[in-house]
Amino acid sequence: MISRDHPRYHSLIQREMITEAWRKGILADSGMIAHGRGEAFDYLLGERTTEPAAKAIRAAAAALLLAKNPVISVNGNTAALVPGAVVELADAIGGKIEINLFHRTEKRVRLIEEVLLENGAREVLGTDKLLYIDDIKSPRATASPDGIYSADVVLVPLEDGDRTEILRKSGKTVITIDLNPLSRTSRKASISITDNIVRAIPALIEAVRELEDLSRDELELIVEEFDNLENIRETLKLIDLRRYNPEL
Ligand code: PTJ
Repeated sequence: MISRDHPRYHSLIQREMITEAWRKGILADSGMIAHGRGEAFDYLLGERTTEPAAKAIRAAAAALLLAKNPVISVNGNTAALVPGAVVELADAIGGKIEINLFHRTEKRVRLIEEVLLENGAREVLGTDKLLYIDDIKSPRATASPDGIYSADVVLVPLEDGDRTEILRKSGKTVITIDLNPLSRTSRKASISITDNIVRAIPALIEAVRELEDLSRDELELIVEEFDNLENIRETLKLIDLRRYNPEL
């Protein structure tokens, strides 16, 4: 039992969720390593949603609201940390949920589907009737015809650079959530949210609710004004400034 007063309470709870998901077989073995890398960047960022991340979240919410067929791609780490919030976000944007795994096994697909259904998902794509996206050289090539294959906007948390690049080349808007601002995924995405997924998805839900009454023109302006590489530069500057003032 972790005490709420522990200074690293939130971080320890996330570790518990991650190890529990690994024990159940939901998480890939390397999902633990990926989480550790994320933790290190979260520490450097002050473990809160920074100003540049909040800007990216607003742009991402606008892009999701503008989408005709928005899809949220779910992997083991996402299912371990925020299954309920993913379902809530999909409902808020009228979007679909699709399982897409780097270390794909049928057993993990079934377990992740179960978690999402238990958390209220009405439909989970990516389990069968799959197409394969050309040029992706990993099990991540899977794409459901009604989901990622035909999506115009895809949210791909904790992703790898290859798929991000290929999805973008095929004309899709790609939104990522990745704590590493230097990753290829972050640099190649249309909109990168440099924040912990446990904060970013609830913040996205809030931003969608805030923006949902805006006109298409207003939403388009928010997306157009967002500059991904400039946003990453702002994040890196913030990490650097925290050397002198960790309160920033
Ligand atoms: O479930 P699978 O089989 O699809 O595998 C998923 C992992 C995450 C193991 C796989 O996609 C992978 O190996 O990812 P990478 O290449 O290690 O990238 C993960 C990225 O996510 C890294 O840049 C981490 O910094 C970042 N990250 C880790 N935890 C979080 C995070 N970003 C946001 N929130 C987190 N909690």
